[in-house]
Amino acid sequence: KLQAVLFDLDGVITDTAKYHFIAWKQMAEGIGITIDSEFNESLKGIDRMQSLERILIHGHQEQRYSQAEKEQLAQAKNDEYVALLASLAPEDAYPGIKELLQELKDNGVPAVIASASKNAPLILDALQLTDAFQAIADPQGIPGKPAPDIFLRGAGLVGADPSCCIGIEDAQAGIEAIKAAGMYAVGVGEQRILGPSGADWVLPSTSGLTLRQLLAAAHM
Ligand code: B16
Ligand code: MG
Repeated sequence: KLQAVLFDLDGVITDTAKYHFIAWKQMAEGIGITIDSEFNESLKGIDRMQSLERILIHGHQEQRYSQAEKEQLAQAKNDEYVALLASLAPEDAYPGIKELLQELKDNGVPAVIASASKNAPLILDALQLTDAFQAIADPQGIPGKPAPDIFLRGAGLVGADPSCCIGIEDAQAGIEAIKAAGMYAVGVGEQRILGPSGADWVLPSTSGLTLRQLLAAAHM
């Protein structure tokens, strides 16, 4: 029986992925590195410092900066990102999300955020969705996706057995994390991108997604 639904944030609840891309692109250009949307796909779900490492490797600059300089680069990116978030409003939640969260609440199924983002509480507040979630798993101090830790921490917060949980993700690393946690994995996006990472079910969008459909797909 279903005990919790764990939601990724960026790319599942709202399209902050586009703001991450703008902010990383700007930071990278500042140090002479060009990133395109295909490369950006490999950053989705990856935490801040790991994303920076990938960008530096992509630009053959992995040896160039000290730890302190890397922290400054990551800080500059985050400042730009947080500035872009100022325009975020409740209508920016993806189609179907509010309705699905309400249905979960009505049926007593806990909804939990399992995001790599340290900005998750800020984003949920801007979307006025904080109260829709029973818990937000803190990404501090645990290995990032594709490690299962953030999903296991999220399940633990509501006392759910991972094998009775459904995880919803937009990123390859996130799907791998859900599967490694032993949960049923729903991918939101393209089968071509999410299929190979092991998603159990891939949907083009959460528009119209219901609890009943989730239960049928996961055989719960
Ligand atoms: P922050 P998710 C992830 O969120 C993003 O997909 C990824 O692009 C970002 O670098 C990461 O959060 C860290 O975010 O810099 O705000 O701490 O998809 O796991 O919800
Ligand atoms: Mg995501």
